[in-house]
Amino acid sequence: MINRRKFIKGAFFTTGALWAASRVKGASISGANPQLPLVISTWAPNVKANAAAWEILSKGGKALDAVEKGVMVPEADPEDTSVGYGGLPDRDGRVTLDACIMDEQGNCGSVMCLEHIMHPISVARQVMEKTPHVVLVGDGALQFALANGFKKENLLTANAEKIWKEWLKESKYDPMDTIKHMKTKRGAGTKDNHDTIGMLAIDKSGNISGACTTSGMAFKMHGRVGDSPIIGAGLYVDNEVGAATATGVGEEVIRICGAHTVVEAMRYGKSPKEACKLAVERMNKLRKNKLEDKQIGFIAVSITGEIGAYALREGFTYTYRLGDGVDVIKSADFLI
Ligand code: SD4
Repeated sequence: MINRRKFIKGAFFTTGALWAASRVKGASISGANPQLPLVISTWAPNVKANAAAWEILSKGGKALDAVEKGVMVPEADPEDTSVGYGGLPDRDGRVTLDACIMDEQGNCGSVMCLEHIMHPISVARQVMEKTPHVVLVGDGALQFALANGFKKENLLTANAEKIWKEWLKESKYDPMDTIKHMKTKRGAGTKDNHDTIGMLAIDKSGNISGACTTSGMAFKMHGRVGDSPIIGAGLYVDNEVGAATATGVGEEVIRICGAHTVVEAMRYGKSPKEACKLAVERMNKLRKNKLEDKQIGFIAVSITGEIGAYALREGFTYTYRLGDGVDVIKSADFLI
């Protein structure tokens, strides 16, 4: 099975390269690349999110619709403590959500520090489609969501509240110690050991889109925003090149404009994996000795359908489906 998959993948990449050579820059060629459609997400448990995206992609639907529907799966999952409903709150017990979305034409929308709305990704899409702006934050984002038909809900589940109350006993402010949290709080009362979802998709027409959504670092200061809703940091899409998205400590990703850095490296000839590695290496060089307790991972896809990933350290997984519709789960290579 593994050999067959390797063989099929090799064949796809060759065909993908030929397809790329024949592709007019920036134009779409319907159904010509057997790699397509394609969806890739951060973290192994997001096979479920990919499946929802696939429903749309396999029927010839748009990548933009696919990534929105895909990331809505963990957003609505009460057992996912890193995204949407069920996400761990800030240190004041408030669940604040960050999300952004970007399409093949450079349209993008984002919400930051949004409370009480289960699907921040859909609000981000409406910011993109219904306003002349890119970002709405906090109360303004909530006001906009309510005015556009979203329902106000309590997103703090009993499980998340329990974990927060446990944390309150010591109240140690260490939201960025991701390594420890992977082993402790996320293990406590949750099934899966996973984080923020970043999803990238290319549809049958060859158009690419991405989405990223998170509840951010657990027990953060109220108002803290990470990379995930920042276009160019947590997510970037360019239909002539490809797309990238990030997970992990957002402050580190923001410092190097992570997702944009990955896409620019691909523009100048790096493969998706090489481009993700370049971003991680840059971060590590910039922040020598300050990353011991942190994890950061990138996934990327080129417009030709080649995929890649790279992380700062061991433990980052990602999952994808290519043209054949088979789920693949992988562990990313890492730097240190
Ligand atoms: C943040 N990047 O808020 C997000 C969180 C995350 O793995 O991805 N955790 O900084």
